[in-house]
Amino acid sequence: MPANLPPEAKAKLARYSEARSIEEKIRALEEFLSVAPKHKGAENLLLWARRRLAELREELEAERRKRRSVGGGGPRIFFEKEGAGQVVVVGPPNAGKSLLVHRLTGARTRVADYPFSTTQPQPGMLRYQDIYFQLIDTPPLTREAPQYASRVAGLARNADAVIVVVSLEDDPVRQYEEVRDLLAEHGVLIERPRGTVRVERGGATGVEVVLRGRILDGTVSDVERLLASYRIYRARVLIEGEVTLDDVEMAIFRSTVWRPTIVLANKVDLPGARDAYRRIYDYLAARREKSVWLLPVSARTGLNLDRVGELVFRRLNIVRVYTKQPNGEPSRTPLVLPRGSTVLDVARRIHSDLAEYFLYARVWGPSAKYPGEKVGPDHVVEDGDVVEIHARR
Ligand SMILES: Nc1nc2c(ncn2[C@@H]2O[C@H](COP(=O)(O)OP(=O)(O)OP(=O)(O)O)[C@@H](O)[C@H]2O)c(=O)[nH]1
Ligand SMILES: [Mg+2]
Repeated sequence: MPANLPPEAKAKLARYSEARSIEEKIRALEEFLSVAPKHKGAENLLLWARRRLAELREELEAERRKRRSVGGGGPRIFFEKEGAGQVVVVGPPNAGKSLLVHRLTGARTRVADYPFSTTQPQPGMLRYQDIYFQLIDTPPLTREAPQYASRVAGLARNADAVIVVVSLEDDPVRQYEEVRDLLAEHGVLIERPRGTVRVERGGATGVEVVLRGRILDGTVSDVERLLASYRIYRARVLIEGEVTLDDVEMAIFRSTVWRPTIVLANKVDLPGARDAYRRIYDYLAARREKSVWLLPVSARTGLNLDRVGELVFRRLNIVRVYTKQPNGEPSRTPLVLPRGSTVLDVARRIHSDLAEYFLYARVWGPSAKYPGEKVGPDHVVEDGDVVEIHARR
């Protein structure tokens, strides 16, 4: 159920979402926390507000540092995406993240036999057949030292997929749960949720609720009332799958994202690792839709490292398409598109004019009934297709 906050508390939250500067946001959240009720219904919002406040204070501090050090930027928060997908590698201290990223990409990560050796994210490129994925090694995620959590979660939010590294040295289920929960507290889910809500502010015409699913404990008018109670009168609310009004209320203040995730159970070379692997295997197999994938590996012996690229490729749900000119050779480097893309999407990727003047395409490969099949704009491409676009001149 929604938090049923008193009007005073709601007004403070409304101030928070209207605030422009970090300082204003901090003040609004502080005031909210001082008047918010402590009852059970408000728990989620309170948790969020405390965490958000901590993040904002960090941001403010970082900004001040940046202003002080002329020309010298602070730590990097995001990495420009490179290759066919960006995958952030997270996990508890000493799990073997840095050695894995090093073995998979050749990047010069910092590996050490003690925890907390990595303090800065470090990218590297993993080759899979004719494409590359960008892996990012990160500092450890743990409740005992949560100082990196918001930064690592930020990297995960920005990435296309997540690799969670757990160590089979000790209980992998406990490690997995801790990492999952820490990320979730920062709005990044690694298990596919039953539903998602996105609230986009603004627009001209009132509150529009786009319902591609179900509100479990209310109606569309409840959603409108909920938004109005936060003084939001113009917005688009996109609901997919099954959600509660509580989810809608959280989504007003923070967007939650799901990132497809692979768990690498590392150090399978160690004695006792088989039993530990069994535990994480059974645990993940029992979870909803098996929405997290699992692979046992050893960064030390190299076992199964050659399978990571393919797993990432499948997890990203992408396809490779090779374009060609009439009478020419197919390109060597593919275009990478989301699975389900059409030949028109391919045309758009090459040039917007090509999409606008699109006539038809010829396709060779998995999606073609016969080599060189002539297809219309809606034809869905598959991995390995060769596509030749024909457009009006
Ligand atoms: N036996 C064994 N040891 C491993 C394996 N992978 C990593 N290690 C060792 O585990 C220790 C930690 O490795 P790192 O790669 O530094 O671990 P990390 O997860 O990056 O650690 P933090 O940066 O502190 O979070 C090092 O001594 C590695 O040599 C493995 O597959 N098997
Ligand atoms: Mg490390």
